[in-house]
Amino acid sequence: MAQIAEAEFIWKNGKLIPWAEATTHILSHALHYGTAVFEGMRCYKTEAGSAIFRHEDHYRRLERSARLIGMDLPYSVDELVQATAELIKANGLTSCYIRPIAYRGYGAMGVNPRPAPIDVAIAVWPWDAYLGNEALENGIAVGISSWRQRSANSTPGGVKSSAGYLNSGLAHMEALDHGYGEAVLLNEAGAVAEGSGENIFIVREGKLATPALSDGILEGLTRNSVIELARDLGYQVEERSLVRTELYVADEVFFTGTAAELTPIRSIDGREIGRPGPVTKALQERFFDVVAGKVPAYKRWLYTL
Ligand code: PPE
Repeated sequence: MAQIAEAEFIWKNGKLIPWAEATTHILSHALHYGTAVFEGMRCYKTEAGSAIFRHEDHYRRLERSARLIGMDLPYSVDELVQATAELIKANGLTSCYIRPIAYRGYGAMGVNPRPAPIDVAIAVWPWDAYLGNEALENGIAVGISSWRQRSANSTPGGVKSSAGYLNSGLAHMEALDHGYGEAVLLNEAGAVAEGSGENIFIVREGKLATPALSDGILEGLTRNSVIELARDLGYQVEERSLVRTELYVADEVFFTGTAAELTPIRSIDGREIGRPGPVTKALQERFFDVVAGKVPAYKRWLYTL
């Protein structure tokens, strides 16, 4: 999906190191057993300088993900926040994607992760529209995946772990093979869960609805932001289980995510939803104004470098 646009430095275990030297041993535990948790953030250019959207909140989620897989992060949220700011500045970037990862490194093999050391790294690089500019503007065609979202009792969706993304990859490849741009996964109970890397919303008769956290989704920060922005604009938003057919008959459907931002969905399983509708467009415009620092009430979501 995206070739990496290399930057100069990567932060690893407390130090800035050259990009090409940010390697890890082939017997790193996480490579074999998926024992890693990560985050994805974006730093945007604003009038007041570069700013990271929901910076501390992302690191708090990393801390929660780590806790859920029994990993004690060796750095505090505050230390990681500072390290990220320093890294972006050292790389001379004004806007970028940010990928922190905490993983079980080299030193022990076998399924028990505990004897393996915990390494933490942060990488930043420029990353354009995740699903393409065309999708941001005109919407994307999606298909319901035959792969199901994992249940709360097996690599739960609420943990942003590398292990969980094997499932995302399977769903995404299948969607591409079927001629779609992205997949939508249902959970084991048949309720709508999320995209392979996005949360999902529907609009019907001016009202929004998005799957509840109990449906086994990632607690997306873009989802959380869009819920608040929508309510502030006077829309009603429900967090509840959605069935597949509600997607087909919705007036509007869209994805949210750090990488995908707010991407309209124009068809599902070949059933036309249509061009981005008024609610999607209003929220998309609001979202891009907020991340650009143009809405005073939401400057609290921006961490200016
Ligand atoms: N669900 C999944 C499965 C997911 O991966 C993401 C983010 C979201 C929901 C939205 O969460 P948030 O970014 O907090 O609004 N996916 C990240 C990784 C994408 C990738 O391909 O890598 C992202 O958007 O950064």
